[in-house]
Amino acid sequence: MAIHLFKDAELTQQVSEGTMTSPDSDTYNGTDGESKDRELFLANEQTTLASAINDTTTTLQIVDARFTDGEAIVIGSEQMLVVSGGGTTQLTFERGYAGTTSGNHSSGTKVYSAYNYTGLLIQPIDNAGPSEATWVKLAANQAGLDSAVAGESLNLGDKAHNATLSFWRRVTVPAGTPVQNKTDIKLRVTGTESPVI
Ligand SMILES: [Ca+2]
Repeated sequence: MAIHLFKDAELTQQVSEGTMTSPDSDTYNGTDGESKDRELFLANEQTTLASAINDTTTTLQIVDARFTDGEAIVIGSEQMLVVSGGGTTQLTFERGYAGTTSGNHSSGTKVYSAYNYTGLLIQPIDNAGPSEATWVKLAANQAGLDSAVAGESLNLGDKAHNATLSFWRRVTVPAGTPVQNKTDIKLRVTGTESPVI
């Protein structure tokens, strides 16, 4: 899916997916047991235009290399199809894709992958040995963590391509937990991905 978890509202710190290059990590006192809360953010793949374009420009610069060939993106109300240059910051586009109208776009305008989402679910899982998924509580806001059920999924509902959703997680390490670098608890994001029409 063209959707990712981030540790900050500015969406600069993406939580790594399947690697430990940038995990949502904390250090806990396992002797006495400890809980830590964090707000996480869910957003579409996105960047900004690095220069202005008019309604006929087919090659443009984006700030970060976020898209692949064959992918549709949204700038304002216009969709474009990435024809070439995927994986780089200079892309060639088919303008006015999916029945939208070509327009002028100024430098700094947001560029999103052209997907909307329904039925988004965040699920704590554990991929090694006994499950410690119950160390995780999820809630729509921090106050909700107190009454959240340990290990239970959180339903975030629907998300438009340009919306950022947020939720809170609480990880509780029980007292008497030995020293370790624990990497087996993950948050799985599922949902239905649909093209922006
Ligand atoms: Ca485990």
